[in-house]
Amino acid sequence: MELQYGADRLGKRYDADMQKFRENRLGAFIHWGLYAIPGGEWDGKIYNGAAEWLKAWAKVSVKDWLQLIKQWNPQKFDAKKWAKMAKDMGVRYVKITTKHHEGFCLWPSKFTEYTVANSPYKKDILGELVKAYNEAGIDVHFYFSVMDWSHPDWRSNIKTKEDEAAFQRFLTFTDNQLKELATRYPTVKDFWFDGTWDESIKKNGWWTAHVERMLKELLPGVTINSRLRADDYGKRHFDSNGHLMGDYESAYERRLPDPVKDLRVTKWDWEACMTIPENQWGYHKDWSLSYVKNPVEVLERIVHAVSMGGNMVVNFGPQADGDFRNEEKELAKVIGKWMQKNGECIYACDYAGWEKQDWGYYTRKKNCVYMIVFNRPYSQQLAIKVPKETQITKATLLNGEKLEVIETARNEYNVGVPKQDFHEPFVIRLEIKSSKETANKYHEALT
Ligand code: H76
Repeated sequence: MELQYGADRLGKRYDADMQKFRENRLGAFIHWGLYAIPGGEWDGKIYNGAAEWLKAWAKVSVKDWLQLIKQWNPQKFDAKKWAKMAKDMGVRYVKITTKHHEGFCLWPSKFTEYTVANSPYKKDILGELVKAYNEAGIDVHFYFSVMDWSHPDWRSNIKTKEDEAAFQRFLTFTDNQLKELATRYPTVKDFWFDGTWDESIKKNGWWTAHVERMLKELLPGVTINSRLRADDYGKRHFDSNGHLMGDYESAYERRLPDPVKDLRVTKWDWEACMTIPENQWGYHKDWSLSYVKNPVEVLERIVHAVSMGGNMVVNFGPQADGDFRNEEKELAKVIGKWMQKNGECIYACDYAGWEKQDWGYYTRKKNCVYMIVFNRPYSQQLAIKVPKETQITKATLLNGEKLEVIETARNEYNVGVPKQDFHEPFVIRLEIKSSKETANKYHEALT
C-alpha cells in the first residue's frame, strides 16, 4: 500500500545514536508536575487513580487546576542530588516529563503562561536537570504530552470547521514548543511522545510524520518513540503495511511483551516502562492503596526486558518539595547496588536466542551468554539447552570464580550452582564457541 506518512525506514537503526540508546538498557522515568502538589487528594478526598490524572478523576476545572502554579515552589529541589541518585542506581538515561497532560511546563516556554517561570520558584527546572544529568554522564530523554488540557485549542476529536481551525492552531503551538525544546536543550537524545491516542491526532497522521522529520532535522541522531505516530489512515505505532513507525516500539507500559508470542520484538527496538506501585506515575501520597513492587520484582522486570532485547525504564514521582519519597530512594539504592556488581549482564546486552529455562533469564554480549538466576534449584544443577553447533567452553561467576559445567546430552549442559548463597539474583557468565565439528558421540533415537 502506498503511504505518504508511514514508516520512514524499514528495520532497525544501526547508527551510533541508536546503538547508544539500545546499549543504555536501563533508564529512569521522572513524572513531575503540578499533580505532585495534591498527590492524589482533592477537596479532602483521596482518589486511587493515577495521581497525574487527578484533574480528571476529581473533575477539576482547568482554571482551578492551574491555580496550583501559585504553589509550585520545590525548596528541596537539587538537580545535582537527583543526578547522583540516578547515577547510583545505575541508570544510563532519564526520561523527564517536560509537560504532562495538565499542560504545565518544567521549562520557561514562550508559548504559554503555564510554566515554571510563572511559579514562585521561577527557575528553569528542566535546564537544571539536563545540565546535572549530562554532567553525570547520563542521557536525557524528553517525555512530551501532545494532549494538553490547559490549551483552549486542544481537541480530542474534530467535528466542526471551528474544531479544525482550532486544532491546526494547536498543532502550530505544539511545533513551536518542540522546536523550543530542541533548540534550548540540544543535548536531548530522545523525545518520548504521549497523549497521542485521540481521533484528532489519528486524523492528522501527516503531522506526526512531520514532527518526526522536524526533530530529526533539528537534532540529527535523536530517537523518537512509536507512540507519536499515526499514518495516512490513522493507524498507530505500526503503519498500514505493518512497519514500525518511529525508532522503537513504546507500547509496553506496565507490562512486558509476551516472551513467546512477541519474541518477534527482537526484530525492532523497544522500550518498556513501569511504575513501582500498580499505576502511579506522578507523586501519590498514599501508596498503601495498591501493591508496591519490591526491588527484586523490579529487577526481574529489568532483566526480563533485556533478555528479550528491550530497554526498561523505572518510574519515579518526586514530591512537590523536590525530594523523593523514601521508598523510591531505597529502591534506587538496592537496584544500584545490584547493577554495580552485575551490570555487565545488562548494559549493551541483548536477546541470547536460547530457550528460556525456569531458573531465570539469558542475556548476551558477543561470545558471552549471561545466566541471571532468579530461582535457585534444589537439584543444584542449572540446566541449559544450547542451539545447534554451540559449545559452552567455560562458566564463571562475575568475580571470575569457576563453576563446573557438564555436558549432559547433545546440546545440553548442567552448570553447578555456586556454593555461596547470594540472597539475591546472581549471574553466571558462559563463554561460548560456535562450530560445526561436534563429535558425534550421541545416539539418535529410533522412533
Ligand atoms: C495514560 C497515560 C500516561 N502514560 C504514562 C506514561 C503516564 O504518563 C500516564 O499518565
